[in-house]
Amino acid sequence: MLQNEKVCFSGVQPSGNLTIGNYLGAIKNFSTFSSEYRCFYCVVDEHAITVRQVPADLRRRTYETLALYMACGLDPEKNTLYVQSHVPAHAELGWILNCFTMFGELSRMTQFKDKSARHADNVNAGLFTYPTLMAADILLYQTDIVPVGIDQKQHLELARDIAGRFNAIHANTFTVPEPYMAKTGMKIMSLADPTKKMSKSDENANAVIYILDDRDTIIRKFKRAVTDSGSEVRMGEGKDGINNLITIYSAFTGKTVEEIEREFDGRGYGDFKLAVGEVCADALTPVQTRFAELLADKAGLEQVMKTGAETAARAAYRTLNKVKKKLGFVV
Ligand code: AQP
Repeated sequence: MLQNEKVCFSGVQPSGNLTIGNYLGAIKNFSTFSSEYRCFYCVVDEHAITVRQVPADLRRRTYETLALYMACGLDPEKNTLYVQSHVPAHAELGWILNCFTMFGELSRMTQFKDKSARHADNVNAGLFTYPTLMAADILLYQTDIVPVGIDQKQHLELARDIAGRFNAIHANTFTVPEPYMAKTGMKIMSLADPTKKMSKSDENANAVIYILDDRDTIIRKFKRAVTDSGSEVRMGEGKDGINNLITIYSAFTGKTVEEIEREFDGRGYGDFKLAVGEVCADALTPVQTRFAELLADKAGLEQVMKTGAETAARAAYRTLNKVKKKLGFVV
């Protein structure tokens, strides 16, 4: 690693088929950092098992998530692309950071509350300590910036607190990371219940646009998106459905809310929903084409994973060894 080189880290769980929430909130922005930062983009499979997974699906989605990273513009020559479980330093530092994280802090995490309500039969310790593993993911690489959706803001703040606490006890060890959140597309909501986040693990496939949905499916799902009983395409209080569609349209076209309101003045929700479906399908078509090519070359993906894990491990163990020495472990 070059001295003074800035580091960017982010990850996506292979816990379901990726959605336009994952795309607009996170992955689409990843490639913008490649020229200025040393970038590590990880497929966080260890996070995914905090919720029960079908092993064959998890394996398949790990390849798919890596292929999607690349299909969304991440060049493995310019970014370190790898799988979390291939670099055991993540789990090791995760354990250590558990000992620097308070029970009360983890209890306040809204994702833990949401997920434990959704998976009441499996409120496991991993679900509870998910944020300490996420802190380890980030802090291992002396990360300066973490591009994430706003739903991850609370976890990132905790990672900063953990880094600050460790640094205060053991002198400067970790870089304290900053979040990076895209202006548009920060939080994409469910099409069936626009008060809830669009999530890849949603059981209702009509609530979610998957990055790999075909054009007809995308347009059909947008046509059925829940909106209020009005007809004016305007952002407003109590118009969660339309607000969400405007956010999505803006994220795909780069147009401002005012421009969009002007464009659809007097045209009604039906026209607008169709237009949102079309811009979304247009944007995703090239990603899907490239994804299919990449996925067909499994050996190529495995080579990317292997090279990525070797590069990541070198950087990760540098930090982990420093941490172990500071703690008094015999290294
Ligand atoms: N709806 C969303 N809007 C904006 N950003 C989103 N992200 C996820 N959903 C939205 C961002 O995508 C990145 C990867 O997310 P993740 O895989 O780590 O897990 P998540 O945030 O828990 O995403 P899901 O889709 O809701 O997964 P499940 O259903 O498995 O829990 C993150 O940067 C996230 O902010």
